Amino acid sequence: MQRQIGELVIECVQGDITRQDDIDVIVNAANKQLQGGGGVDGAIHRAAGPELVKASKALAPIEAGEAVITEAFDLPNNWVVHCAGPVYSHNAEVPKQLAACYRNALALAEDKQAASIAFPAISAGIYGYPLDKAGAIAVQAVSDHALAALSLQRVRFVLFSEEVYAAFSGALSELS
Ligand code: AR6
Repeated sequence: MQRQIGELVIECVQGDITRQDDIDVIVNAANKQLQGGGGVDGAIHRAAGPELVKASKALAPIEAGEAVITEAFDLPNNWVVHCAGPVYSHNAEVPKQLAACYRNALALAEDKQAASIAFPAISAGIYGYPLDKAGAIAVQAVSDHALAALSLQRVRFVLFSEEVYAAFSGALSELS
């Protein structure tokens, strides 16, 4: 499903973020050491090849909510943004850190004059963020950027399972 806010198209698809050939920037749900890992991080590093971990580790460590950008090597995209999502807890900083991941990734994509960016559901796997909360924060952060968008024309959420797709597309359709 998709919605347009200002000039920005925001869409949800179910799929694999390493196979988004038409997208300039893909976002990795990484860890603070930027050393690779499981989940979407593992998939992105496998598809990009060994140069990616060298490039990302050179920019580590980062804090939860921060993001850095590297080349995409063997991926079909131009850039990879590496975000460290927060591990879910009831600490009041955690939702702010998750929103900051999206905001910082969008800013880095704008710096590269990218037209499109794809996000996975950051923190919603191994880091345990409840899907409905993660979807609401993600969609709100992207929507907050819509009227300030410069080069970006398309933001795609690539959700791996039907359950995550349902949470994110539900949040996008409820956006006022
Ligand atoms: N494409 C899109 N989404 C995917 C893919 C894929 N190929 N593979 C998994 N997902 P997670 P986190 C979904 O655990 O919670 C790593 O070890 C997955 O189903 O990858 O931020 C890092 O190194 C889920 O919905 O990231 C960190 O240590 C979403 O991506 C830690 O995990 C995020 O799940 C980060 O945990």
